[in-house]
Amino acid sequence: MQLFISPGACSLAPHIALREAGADFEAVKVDLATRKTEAGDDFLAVNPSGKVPALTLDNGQSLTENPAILLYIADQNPEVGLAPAEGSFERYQLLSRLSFLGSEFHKAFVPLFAPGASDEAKAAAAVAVENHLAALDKELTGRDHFAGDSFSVADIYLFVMLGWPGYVDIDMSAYPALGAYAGKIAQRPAVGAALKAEGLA
Ligand SMILES: N[C@@H](CCC(=O)N[C@@H](CS)C(=O)NCC(=O)O)C(=O)O
Repeated sequence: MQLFISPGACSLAPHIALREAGADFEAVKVDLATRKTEAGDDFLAVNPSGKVPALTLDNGQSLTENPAILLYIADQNPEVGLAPAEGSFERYQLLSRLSFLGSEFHKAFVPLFAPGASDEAKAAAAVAVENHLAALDKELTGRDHFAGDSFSVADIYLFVMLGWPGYVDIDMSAYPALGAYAGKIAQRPAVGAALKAEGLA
């Protein structure tokens, strides 16, 4: 199994999940500017959109999109407990959180990382991100988990995105509950191992 990643990008979420699950996999770095892997292979042949993450199974099948990849990893390793059982209400709560992270929170950051975005677009994006951070800080006050009562792939995905404000000069000190939440997740051995493997530790 191969996971295609770019250091610090949203692909860090499935990278952490695979390590939490103790899965046997190879992390393949992709240069997002050239769409080439470290070995010089064409990443567009794996994911025509050129975006990471992509997960390729040993049988040649591929999956893209974080929520799908994260749930696949969780479901392949049910004993690890990274997602509630299919059919349970808690499962839909998890899906709700993953959808929010992928379609709302992640997308709010996009202009901040886009080289061609105008100053106005970046300023508007910073406000949108800060609004999300304020709401998340309130939601996670006194709570350790983003979906349900146990650590899940939603926590992994949110943890990864909570690292991004630091890259774009958004001050996280205004969000103490998020700081405490992310600090606890950062102590997990699988998280440390993934950060180290991506050169981020
Ligand atoms: N909806 C996709 C978004 C993936 C995505 O935007 N990946 C970024 C890194 S966080 C990327 O590869 N960007 C390169 C590009 O857009 O060219 C998912 O959830 O997997």
